[in-house]
Amino acid sequence: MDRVDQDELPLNNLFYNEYDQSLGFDSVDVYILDTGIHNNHSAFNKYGVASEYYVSTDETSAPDITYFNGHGTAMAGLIGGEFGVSPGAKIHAIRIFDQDEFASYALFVAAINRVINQVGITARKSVVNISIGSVWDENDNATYLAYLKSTVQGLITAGIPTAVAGGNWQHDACLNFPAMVPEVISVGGSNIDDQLYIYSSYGSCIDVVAPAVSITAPCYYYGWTTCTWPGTSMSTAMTTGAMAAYWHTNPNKTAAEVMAWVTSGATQGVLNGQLLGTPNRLLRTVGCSS
Ligand SMILES: [Ca+2]
Ligand SMILES: [Ca+2]
Repeated sequence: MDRVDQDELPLNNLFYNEYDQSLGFDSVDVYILDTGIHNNHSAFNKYGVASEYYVSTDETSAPDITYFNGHGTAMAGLIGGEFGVSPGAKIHAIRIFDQDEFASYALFVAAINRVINQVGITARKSVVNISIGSVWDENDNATYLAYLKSTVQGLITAGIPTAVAGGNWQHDACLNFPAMVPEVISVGGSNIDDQLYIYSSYGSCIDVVAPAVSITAPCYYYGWTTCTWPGTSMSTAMTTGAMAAYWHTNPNKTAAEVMAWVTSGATQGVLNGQLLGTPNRLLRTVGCSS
């Protein structure tokens, strides 16, 4: 997070968030499609977690928030909580993994439809974080992929800015679902030297790049603590947090304007090294009130 509030290196060991606290704390809902959120983690002591929902109706496969070392809790901690990019954002956990740490496409679709339905009811400003994905094989069912893509596009149609992980597969992000969906913000990863994170997926399907190495966030590791995480999941969470903070501070902007700001407000041209067709844009969280 230290990197995304400043134009250039070196890091200054500070993260300055422009979340305007005079406007309150919870004007934007953030739905996190992941492993769930440990709401007793100290990162959420101050603001809590607003809601939690399992998409699986099978009681025996209730997802466990410790899956993937508490990945969803890490997302929530970077997005909001007390120390994230958008402190005090209203956090909603959508738990989509089954007891085998597996998220089926059916559960994924159900999660998205749940969010669209909820936002339809609440009519509140809402953003979505999807730091999960899969590599789509060209031999897989094209009709089903079209259905999945249209489901994700439904979030955008419903006015819900959405950030998704570019993926950590070191290949063209256009091979990854949902990063391949043009309408969403797909996020690649950078390292400490403003180069592409070595495992980051890359290319024209990436909209913006954000730090993906040595990211401090909550985790489950012999209990609930804080860990140093890698990966484009972390980059995505920072991007989602930036959208929430921007919308909170600029409440008259439309959903489309919020998403457009991610790329137009990014630091342009600062990435170096092999970008492999990735746009040269590094997430910038400041300027939220402009
Ligand atoms: Ca900084
Ligand atoms: Ca896009």
